[in-house]
Amino acid sequence: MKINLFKVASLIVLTGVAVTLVYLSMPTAITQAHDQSLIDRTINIEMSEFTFTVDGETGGAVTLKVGETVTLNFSNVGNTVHDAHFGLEANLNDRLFENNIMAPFDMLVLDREGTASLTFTPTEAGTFELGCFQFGHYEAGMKVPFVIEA
Ligand SMILES: [Cu+2]
Repeated sequence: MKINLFKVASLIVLTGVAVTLVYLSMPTAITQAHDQSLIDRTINIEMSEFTFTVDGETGGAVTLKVGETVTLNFSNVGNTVHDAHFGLEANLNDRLFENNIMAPFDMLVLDREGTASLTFTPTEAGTFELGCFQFGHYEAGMKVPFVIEA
């Protein structure tokens, strides 16, 4: 099962609706460059050793709906580098998910105290994972459910 989140992006560009579905930037740049009213929901995700804290809930699931435009605000509040991969079938040798649901977007890597935001619109339902593939982190439990509801 592959989910291509860029199908909708292409469609929207063609029809001229001013929304950027996938981008990475600092939160201040988002405010300057994009229309915040187009974003349905914002979820804050903190990275630390060795977990994701989703809107204040340590180890909580990220739950999205097909068709909603959501911004995930990541911040690394830990003491080492963390990353965010989205998908299924962890490959601990190559340090990635075999099934990357954000492809061709690869991953987000944040240094200590780093922040970044990812805005997108899921196009297909499914139950996946958000995981960190810095060495030993996924194995230590740095993963949470990433659920897209129909
Ligand atoms: Cu990590």
